[in-house]
Amino acid sequence: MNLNFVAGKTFETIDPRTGETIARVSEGDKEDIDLAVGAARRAFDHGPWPRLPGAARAKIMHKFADLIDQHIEELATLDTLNAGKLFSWGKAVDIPSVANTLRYFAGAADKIHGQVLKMSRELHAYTLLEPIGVVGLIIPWNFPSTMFFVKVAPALAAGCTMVVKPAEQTPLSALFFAHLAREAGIPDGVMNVVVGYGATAGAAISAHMDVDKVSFTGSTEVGRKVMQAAALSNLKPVSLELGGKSPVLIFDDADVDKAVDLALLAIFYNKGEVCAAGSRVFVQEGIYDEFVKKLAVKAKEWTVGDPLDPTTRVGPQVNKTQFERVLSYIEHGKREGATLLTGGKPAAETGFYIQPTVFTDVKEDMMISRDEIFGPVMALMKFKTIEEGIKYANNTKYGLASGIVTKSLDIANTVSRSIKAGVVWINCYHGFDIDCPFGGYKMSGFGKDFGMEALHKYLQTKAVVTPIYNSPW
Ligand code: TXE
Repeated sequence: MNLNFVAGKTFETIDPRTGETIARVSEGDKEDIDLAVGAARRAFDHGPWPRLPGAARAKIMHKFADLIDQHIEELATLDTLNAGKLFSWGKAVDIPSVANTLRYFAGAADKIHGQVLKMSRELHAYTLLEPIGVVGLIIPWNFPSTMFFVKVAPALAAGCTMVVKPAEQTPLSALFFAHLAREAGIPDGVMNVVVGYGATAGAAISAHMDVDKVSFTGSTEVGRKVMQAAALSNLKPVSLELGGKSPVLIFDDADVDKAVDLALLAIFYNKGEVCAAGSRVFVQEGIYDEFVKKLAVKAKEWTVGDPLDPTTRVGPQVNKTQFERVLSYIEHGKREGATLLTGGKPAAETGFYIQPTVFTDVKEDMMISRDEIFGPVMALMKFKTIEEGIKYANNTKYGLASGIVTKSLDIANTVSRSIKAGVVWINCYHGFDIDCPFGGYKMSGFGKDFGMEALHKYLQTKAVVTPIYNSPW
């Protein structure tokens, strides 16, 4: 952690509940990224971290997790004040889960090994799995703590060293994590946190000649820039977790009350600021009218308010930019001829609160049905046959997540194999788990976060080959 960046500049970070400044943070730039990469390079090439036995790395990671457990309330508060996330949820789920993410990958740190190969000639060969080196981890603002550890934990377990750039909107919990990392005994230079803007500090990471890999979560537009910068610099591998416009398909045989609850959760959880949000809901025609009627009533249960209040279910959007962006999509929806069933307006005089919003009569070519809005806005559509439902679901450039609601195993099996998305949730939504790989198809990116696949993003395979006896090789 370095709180005194080279240029000595600072910027304001705000509380989305009020729009007011809560802190000024140091602003890192290209020079700071150079220093951080230099520290990470020295720690990788000469420091203990990649050379420690896996069990020793795991021990430090477990200590890090325990320290997080000791600070759950402070960390949940930081994400509430900085990102507008629900405090009750952060305390009960998000922050305990990040500690468990560290424990999950710590459990893998001493089980990283290659294979002995069965060669077709008189050769003995095996593979070594080696840490990829210095990794750049670029974090979004919608899950500041979760996304931090989804990338940091497998990179630590693999033996990499890293430069982490939290989103400029939500730097506070990341700075706390940097402090705890030192207390846990992570050696200097291993985990370097640089707060700064995307176009400067972020771009410097993806273009850096001495960064060996970049893992990015954010917009599809910036993902493209990261990949371009990687290609134009040292051809570093990248993994991208990008946007989505995920479909939820609700079939005629569904329990309508349960389906309504699921659809509301799919879009309104975390005020719609979720890459996997179920933002396009398709309901089969036999239950459509009943579904719409019940949805209009139940949407009101999603109370908007202060995220510190335990009865609140929808907090404020992260900042003014996102607030205005979501409202402008709502205006587009109205202009394009969709019918506003609920919501559609700011929900308070101050702060960035938006009413949970549902549009019906949405057409596939409307902007609200095509673009990722990243707010509490559902586009509701009707379909007739299974085939039509699948066609609508796949009619998107994205492919991050999807949901199916049905009692029929045949429908569930057919549809789950036909949807082009990285995850299919059947009769549930947002069924995340650290052991379950998560990442996109199509323009939602590539490379999985979560699960053992995530660990392998930070490893590379070396083949070692030797003659078995005095062969002509
Ligand atoms: O994202 P950015 P923004 C989507 C969502 C949202 C939209 C815009 O639709 O409305 O993106 O949000 C860093 N080189 N998602 O503009 O800019 C940036 O500093 C390297 C989906 O805030 O992509 C931050 O750390 N890095 C998403 C991170 O990228 C750069 C989560 C994400 O910010 C950079 C967030 C550059 N040139 C937004 N420019 C998800 N998949 O969960 C920015 N960054």
